[in-house]
Amino acid sequence: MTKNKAVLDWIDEQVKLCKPDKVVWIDGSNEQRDALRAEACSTGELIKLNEQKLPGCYLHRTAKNDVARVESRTFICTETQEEAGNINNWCDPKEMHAKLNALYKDCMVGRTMYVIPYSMCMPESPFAKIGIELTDSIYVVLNMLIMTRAGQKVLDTLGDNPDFVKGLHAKKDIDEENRYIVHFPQENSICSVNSGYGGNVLLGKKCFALRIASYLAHNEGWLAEHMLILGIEYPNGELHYITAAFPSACGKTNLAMLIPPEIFAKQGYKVWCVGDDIAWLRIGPDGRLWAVNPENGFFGVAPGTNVKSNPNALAATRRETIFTNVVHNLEDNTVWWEGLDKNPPKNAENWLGEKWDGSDGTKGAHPNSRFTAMAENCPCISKEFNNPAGVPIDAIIFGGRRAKTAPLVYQSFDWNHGVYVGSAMASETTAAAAGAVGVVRRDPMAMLPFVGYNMGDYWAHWIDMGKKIPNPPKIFNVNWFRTDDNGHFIWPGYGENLRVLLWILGRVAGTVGAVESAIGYLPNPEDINIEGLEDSGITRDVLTGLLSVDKDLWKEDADSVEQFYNKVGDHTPAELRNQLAALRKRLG
Ligand code: OXD
Ligand code: MN
Repeated sequence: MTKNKAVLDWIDEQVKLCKPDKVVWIDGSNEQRDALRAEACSTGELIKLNEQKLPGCYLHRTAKNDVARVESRTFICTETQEEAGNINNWCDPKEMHAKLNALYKDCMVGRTMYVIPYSMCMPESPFAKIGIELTDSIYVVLNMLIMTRAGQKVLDTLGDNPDFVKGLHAKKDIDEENRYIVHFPQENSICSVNSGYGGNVLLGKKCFALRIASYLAHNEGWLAEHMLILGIEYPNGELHYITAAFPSACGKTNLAMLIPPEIFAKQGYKVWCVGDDIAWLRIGPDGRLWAVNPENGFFGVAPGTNVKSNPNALAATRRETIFTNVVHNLEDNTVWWEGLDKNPPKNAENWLGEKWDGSDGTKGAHPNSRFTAMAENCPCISKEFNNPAGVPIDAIIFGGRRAKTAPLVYQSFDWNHGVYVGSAMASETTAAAAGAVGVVRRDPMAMLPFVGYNMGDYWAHWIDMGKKIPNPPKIFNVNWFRTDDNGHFIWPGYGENLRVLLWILGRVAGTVGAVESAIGYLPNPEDINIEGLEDSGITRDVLTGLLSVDKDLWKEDADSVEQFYNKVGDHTPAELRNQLAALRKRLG
């Protein structure tokens, strides 16, 4: 399929190491995909679902000990530890290669090695980067065919260029003790072993499009970010694009596919999804920041997805989707998960494949069960989704989950202050997760586990980008999660978040004013449209409360930011320490 010597030599080496019985090149054809689906069904790796109700859909179960990303076993192996920084796990590359080579040795005897050439972004886009993943998992192949642009056309685009990201994945024994997800940014390569879970093995996603790409972006002058991209269409047809970064469990996919509340829909407002997880951003010829979604599908969390919370995501999963670790409804050979509806199937198997009907109080789907669905099957996918030039960004939003500290929305004073706001992002743990409730986890730019180099250098790169973008987007912070004295969320969220997004775009356009405060520009309460929210308990007074700032809490938060800066260490840019000092001064 290619004469590219760098590709062929590298594959040769990996074949000698892993010793697969067979090597199969993935060409991207439907015929090959269908044959692999059939093979996976014959071995039990996939279960074919009801073709009438869920055409082209399959169910997969991972091993019980292999259900999520494992940050403790994820490494950034740069030449020096300083380059990886204090936040990443680091190991000397030579030592790590020796360890990995011992694990990979002969690991594919009796198995097939699949060669997946893939492109992050449309191959013809100036943003595009090419990778090749070698894997012994058909599940990985079929997921990569949804999540990336893969096959012969990618090799044709690569030609004899030796510049591609090398990825080697082996399921081996799914042994937790020897599980490794390792990045060698200086070698442009990724190694994954002993896992079959998506985030650890779909190497185009977190490993390439965030960790390796953030390293490349730092060297090449662009940004690789853990951000959704959405477009808001005004009744007059004008379109504006926003990117937003949120820590996990803050409703990112729901925001990316937001349904406008009825009063806005009637007027003709529409929201379009360009991406739900990752954005690559470059300075365009017009001096603005332009974004593409490098992915081709959604690897979304299933539980909680329903016709109310996210009808667009649900619709995207009704065809050509791979479900992982959800409930198998044996009544009609379909799938179910907690929060889909209130009727767990009576005749079903849980994510472990055990007989289950929900009567014993256990969950049927794993809380991190997933759907892998094609972006083009999402009803609100933007017509710019495949535009190689991307979309121009008006505003960047940083968000978090804060019960009391952050107001509903505020605007940063300028770019550097915005970078400070991103660096200070945090989420408070909820009762849904194990451990103490209300513990603040700092998650700068939602990139804590995804920056492929030193966090301090990553922040410095953001500061530097601000100097290079002639016409930068404005930077905002939002918090949908303020609670009342009884711990209930005050703001209704979901589609109603459009009201906040419209205030943000009003600020960008210069059509609404704001109040200067210690933390940034706050809305005048009358500038956020709350018409029709009476039933949700949102009055002007309640909104005023949502926009209030408790200076004592902010002073405490500043201390926590300082501690985090100290942990990142001496690569923390002086500009951010100055921002922190200025904030403290404004707080008094
Ligand atoms: C994801 C994550 O799976 O951020 O998108 O963990
Ligand atoms: Mn993510």
